[in-house]
Amino acid sequence: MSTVDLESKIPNNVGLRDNKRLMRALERWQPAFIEWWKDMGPTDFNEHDVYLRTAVGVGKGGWAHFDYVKMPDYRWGIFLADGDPLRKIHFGDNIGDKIWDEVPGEFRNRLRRLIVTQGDTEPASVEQQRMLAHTAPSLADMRSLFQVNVEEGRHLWAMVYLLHSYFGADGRDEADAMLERHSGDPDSPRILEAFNEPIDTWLDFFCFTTFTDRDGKYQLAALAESAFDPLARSTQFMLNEEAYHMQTGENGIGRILHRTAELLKEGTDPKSVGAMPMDLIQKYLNFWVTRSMDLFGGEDSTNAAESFASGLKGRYREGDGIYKDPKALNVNYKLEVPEGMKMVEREVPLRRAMNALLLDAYVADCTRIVNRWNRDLEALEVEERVYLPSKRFNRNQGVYADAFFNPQGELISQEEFVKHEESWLPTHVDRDYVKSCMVVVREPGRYANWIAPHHQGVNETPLDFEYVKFH
Ligand code: BYC
Ligand code: FE
Ligand code: FE
Repeated sequence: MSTVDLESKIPNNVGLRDNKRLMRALERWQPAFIEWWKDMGPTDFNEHDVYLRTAVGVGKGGWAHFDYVKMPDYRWGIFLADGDPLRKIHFGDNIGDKIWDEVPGEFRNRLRRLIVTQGDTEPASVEQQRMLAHTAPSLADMRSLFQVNVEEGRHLWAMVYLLHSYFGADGRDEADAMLERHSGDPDSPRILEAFNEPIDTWLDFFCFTTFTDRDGKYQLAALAESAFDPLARSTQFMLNEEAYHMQTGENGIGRILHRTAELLKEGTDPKSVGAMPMDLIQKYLNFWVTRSMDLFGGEDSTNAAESFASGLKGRYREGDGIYKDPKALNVNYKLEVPEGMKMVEREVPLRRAMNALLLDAYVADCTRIVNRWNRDLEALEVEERVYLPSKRFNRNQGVYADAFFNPQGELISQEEFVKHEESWLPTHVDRDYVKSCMVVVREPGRYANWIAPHHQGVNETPLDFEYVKFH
């Protein structure tokens, strides 16, 4: 197993101590990162002690160490999952070759772009969520938010390490640019669309962590198959942290649904007590699910084909041997696409359909989450259910972007779409209402009225634990 150096200014298991040039370069980037955190990270909470988990090693469980820290003092480290030096490339055109410890010249640009795109999302999400602590529905939720934020910060470090180590001067420039683009900035926005959408309320936050962080899971899993070993091992380790982010979302939406169901059962209109009506929750799901589906890129993509062919990005769980043909040749993917006012079947060579395949795995996963929420609603004996919108609905990327579909995936006219839009997607009025429900609750163990309490505290703490200290 690799040695973990926790004494270093930047905790790591990549032997920074033995690479003085790299260490100096990263130590130069570090103050810029802290400045960015203070300017663009969670507002006003940098002096508070927060009960946070920090990665201190890559062994089983060893990466989850809990203690009180002030966020700017968080030990953002660089950790690679333990590797297998004998690992061979297991998919694409270079199958059977030894994995790469350096970047092959011919794939340099493509690889850099993948790493930059991945890295850009991490600080973007911190920027999007920076105001939320002011309206946290409980101390436990505030802690979760900060946990997610510091870990997204660490994910940025993971990608910046790769850029600095393997991409020379342009890698260093890209690392600087990570702190110069900003979410929603009209002149210098983040790269992918979902990361420029505002996250003004906790309903947005829980949708985002359920569905957008879950895109993160699938993209990281695809990169964890990479022939470029440092990328594979970085993203493998990031997946440990990702699980908590998605759980925060699933649990958060689950608790909102629970509260709404309780009110409906006793005959109270959720809106009369500042809670969330079902149709409003559904509209937020529709919005964030579809923006997150866009993060998979086009269903028919030559970029995706190239990344697969060259061994940069695999299929979900490619290494588990679940695909018959690791080269993905001579097979087509059936895609239903709109042509005028009807749907026709189009065959796409499988390699070009890699984004579509990854999206299918994601949709199956999301379906399981929605089913779990619905089982809870059923157990609470209310009639209402939530659903996952079709992958054709409300898309801005890919083959469905230029046509109109209802949430069930039926092709409709633009006129029809416009007629129903307000009942499918959040309106200004909806957003104002949700904002009006956001009241901060800071007494340990207490919760805002629109959300049910947690079932248990993190790391076996009691629910009235002082997760954030205010004095
Ligand atoms: N918005 O060939 P196409 C996470 C662009 S989330 C804007 O169809 P491709 C996290 C695309 O760049 C995971 N632009 O798709 C979650 C291309 O532009 P160019 C993040 C978009 O390239 C929560 C053009 O459209 N990781 O970690 O195969 C909190 C044609 O693209 C979008 C990654 O994304 C969009 N939604 O796939 C914190 C992994 N979609 O070349 C963190 C790395 C596409 O014409 N990225 N475009 O200028 C990738 O693998 C690929 O870049 C994508 C796009 C899957 C995103
Ligand atoms: Fe992340
Ligand atoms: Fe995440």
